[in-house]
Amino acid sequence: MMTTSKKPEEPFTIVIVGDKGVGKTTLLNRFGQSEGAVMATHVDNKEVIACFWDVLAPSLSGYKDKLMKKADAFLVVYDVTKEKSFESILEWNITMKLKTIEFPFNVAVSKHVMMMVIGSKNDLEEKRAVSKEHGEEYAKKLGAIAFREMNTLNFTKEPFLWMLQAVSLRRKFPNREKFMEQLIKEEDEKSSKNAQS
Ligand SMILES: Nc1nc2c(ncn2[C@@H]2O[C@H](COP(=O)(O)OP(=O)(O)OP(=O)(O)O)[C@@H](O)[C@H]2O)c(=O)[nH]1
Ligand SMILES: [Mg+2]
Repeated sequence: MMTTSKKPEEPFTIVIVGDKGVGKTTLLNRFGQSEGAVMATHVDNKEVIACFWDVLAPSLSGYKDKLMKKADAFLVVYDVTKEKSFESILEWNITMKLKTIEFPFNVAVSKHVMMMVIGSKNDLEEKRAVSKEHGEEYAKKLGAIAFREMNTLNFTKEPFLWMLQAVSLRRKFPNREKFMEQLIKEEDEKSSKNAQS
């Protein structure tokens, strides 16, 4: 009997947060789901599965704390036309750190939060209140591993597949510095491959 597919590892938990109306439900709808969506890809010939959860969906309100604690990464969404939703990403960042921190409190062993910041509604250019440059710079300052702008009514899966690769790489490199080094190395390799082809 031929079995080529290897057993997948435990699925990753990716939690989506952001103010009311920024487009969290719209984002998941695009995956054909409303509260949570499953996505799979292959990394190093191994199947990697992630569940994306909108913890602010009413049906998940009872699981919010549990899901946030279990999160391997967060997608923090703001609306590029709403300054207030952008300011809120700081509060979301603090909330996710508090929810994921390990007790007894020990900074050295506490989980470093992985976050991707997403600016939604970039199709509404005439209403834009936060520039892309400012969004990207601020995301970096808060320690985000990636920043994207998108129209959540019509986006590609690329940023989410990228996130799956990043969380899977993090499992291999639990140390944040080593992980960031490797992430940058792999990005460079990818872009030089693309430049050659
Ligand atoms: N033009 C445009 N409209 C969007 C985009 N994303 C979401 N919307 C619209 O914004 C509104 C709010 O989107 P939702 O997906 O319900 O926002 P939410 O984050 O789930 O909001 P809550 O459930 O209240 O927390 C809807 O009318 C969407 O159609 C986008 O990228 N561009
Ligand atoms: Mg919603």
